[in-house]
Amino acid sequence: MKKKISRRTFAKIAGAATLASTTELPSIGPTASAQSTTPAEREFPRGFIWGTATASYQVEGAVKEDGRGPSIWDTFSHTPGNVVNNANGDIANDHYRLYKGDVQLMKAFGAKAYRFSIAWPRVFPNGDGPPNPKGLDFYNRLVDELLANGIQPYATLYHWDLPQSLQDRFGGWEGRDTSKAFGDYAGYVAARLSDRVKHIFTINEFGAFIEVGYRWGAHAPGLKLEGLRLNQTRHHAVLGHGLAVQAIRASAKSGTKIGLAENITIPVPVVETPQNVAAAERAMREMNAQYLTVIMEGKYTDWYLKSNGANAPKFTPEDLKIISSPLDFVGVNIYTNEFVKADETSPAGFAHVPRPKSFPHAPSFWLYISPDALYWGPRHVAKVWGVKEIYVTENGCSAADEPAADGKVYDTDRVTYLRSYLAQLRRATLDSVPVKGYFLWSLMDNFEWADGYTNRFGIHYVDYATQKRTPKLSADFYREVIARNAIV
Ligand code: GBH
Repeated sequence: MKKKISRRTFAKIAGAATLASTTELPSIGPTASAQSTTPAEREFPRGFIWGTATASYQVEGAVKEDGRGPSIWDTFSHTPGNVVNNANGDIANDHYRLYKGDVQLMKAFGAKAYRFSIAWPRVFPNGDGPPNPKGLDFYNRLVDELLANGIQPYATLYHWDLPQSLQDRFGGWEGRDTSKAFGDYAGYVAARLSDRVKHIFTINEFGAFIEVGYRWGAHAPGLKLEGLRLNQTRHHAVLGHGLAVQAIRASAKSGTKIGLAENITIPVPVVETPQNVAAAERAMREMNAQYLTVIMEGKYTDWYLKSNGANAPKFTPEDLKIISSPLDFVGVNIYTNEFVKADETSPAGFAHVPRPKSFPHAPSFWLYISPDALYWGPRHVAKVWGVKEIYVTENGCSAADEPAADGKVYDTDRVTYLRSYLAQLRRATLDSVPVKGYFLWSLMDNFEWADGYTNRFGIHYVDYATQKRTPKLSADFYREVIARNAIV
């Protein structure tokens, strides 16, 4: 699939580097967008979708408004000791009331698309049972506002705010009934929004809400499951996804595209030898076996089943068919990587390369700086499973943002991060990896789960006392990227 750069293009790149010091540089600055001085190698494919993302519980607030039922995140964050400073999402960014202004923020930097999530307990306060039309109305208003401003809505159905009632009655995703309820909810929403929402994501990050919420206990519902119970919970999550895909297909307007947004583990060949690249491709399947692999292949890998022995999940062939219902696109949330190398002695054919203590990371301890993940993530998805439409549904970083004397946040660390990651994404599109769009996480600082409000990911600074949003330097950077459809 690798496309060679033509001699001419190569000469242009090489030439540009040597000429740069002696001849005029392409002009940059506020007028640059009007000019076509960007070298082709830095440009993204025509029609590339530049967007931004948030999630319901992280920004909406208004947790008791218009009949919303409680979610597991309300319960979890209100239990002392779970979230830094015992913060919660009761108010968050008050986006439920301030959404019109937030749409204007997006418009100001030229966003073509907005990825938001729908709070299941607004639509079904108990998870199943009678719907609450007033809850869905918020999303109707949001979608209309986006479209009126030329921004395409991309909706996620589950970004972790599970109705508390499902946790109480079925053990949340431990229970198969939750998967069924999710399918019903998905069909209900799709029937009502798909006249305007053309891209629907079922679930955001199996690999986070199950592993962190049901295994490590650091996210809602704060459980520490292991063995068969854990594997069965994982199975119910992918099953819920499959049931949702089928329900959306059955109820949505034709032309609705369905996908998911997974934080795949991304094995990066530590040195790009053919052996290490092949090992990374094997690792891609194994490291994502319980989620994206079973969704794409309709079976768990032999290695996953074997290594779990008697604790392997229980399932029927029908389950696997549902789980692997065909998708229109795959979304990947990309922050960091895992280094691997070939290892013929290991049964899986690859080995981890441990990270040195000095490896740089963002203020979020887990966010190791890994621009190469934005190349290898999409490339593996295209190469290993032949996916034809890929979105980077999240990418961004936390930073210790502080307004300067003039009120501006000069987040040069975030700009450096974005620029280096985007260069790797450009490498992917140059290699014909079919990446159609990129959603920067996040539009604005927001409730960062167990980190509360301490880790800021936004390209707009939020003063939580006043709810004032201020564009950071990174918003100016992103505006220029979008205007030129190129790395700047
Ligand atoms: C995304 O997750 C989320 O989709 C988004 O909501 C979030 O705001 C954003 O990233 C930034 O964090 O508690 O030690 O187990 C990214 C993947 C998976 C990274 C869970 C943090 C928790 C580490 N995340 N992980 S730990």
